[in-house]
Amino acid sequence: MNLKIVEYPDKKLREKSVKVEKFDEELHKLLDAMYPVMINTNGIGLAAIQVAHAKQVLILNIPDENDEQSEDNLIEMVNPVITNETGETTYQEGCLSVPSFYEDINRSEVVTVNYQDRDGNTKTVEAHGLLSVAIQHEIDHLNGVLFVDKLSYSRRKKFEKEYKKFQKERNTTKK
Ligand code: QAP
Ligand code: CO
Repeated sequence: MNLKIVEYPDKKLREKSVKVEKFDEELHKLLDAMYPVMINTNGIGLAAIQVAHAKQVLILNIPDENDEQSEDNLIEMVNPVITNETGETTYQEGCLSVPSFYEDINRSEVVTVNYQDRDGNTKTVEAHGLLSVAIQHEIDHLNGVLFVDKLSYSRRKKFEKEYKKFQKERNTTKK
């Protein structure tokens, strides 16, 4: 499977992902292919829609206390649903689909998520800290929502300006 990251402002990122019904080899191949894409681009989270597959699938790989990522800590979530959220937190977020832009975003502090693993087994996790923020960010992707949608009007304008500049510079230095 040849996967490429879809970047803002591609309309594909606005698509609503569809619930997975079949826990088959095709799903496993997608999950297996997403992991190296995320690692090779220095990501900690990736939703399937970011590689142009509109399925309710996401992966997470939060660095450990030594700031290292390990496949042992890979979490694969299929059909995730947040069933409870409490508190408030602010984290400086980024996104592989919005390269080189980072901004403070308000999220819930703790979330409870029901999801299925790659074999269709039902799981529940109560997430805190960076994992909680990452889950909320990735589930937003399944609904066509990006972190920049959560910025105030003035910060969104600042983003659009900076992002256009970034795209322009990238085009003149590469290709
Ligand atoms: C989502 O984001 C997230 O701009 C995952 O040049 C964000 O992995 C979860 C990245 C914040 C929790 C907190 C972004 C890599 C990676 C970039 C990412 C870039 C290279 C973003
Ligand atoms: Co993202």
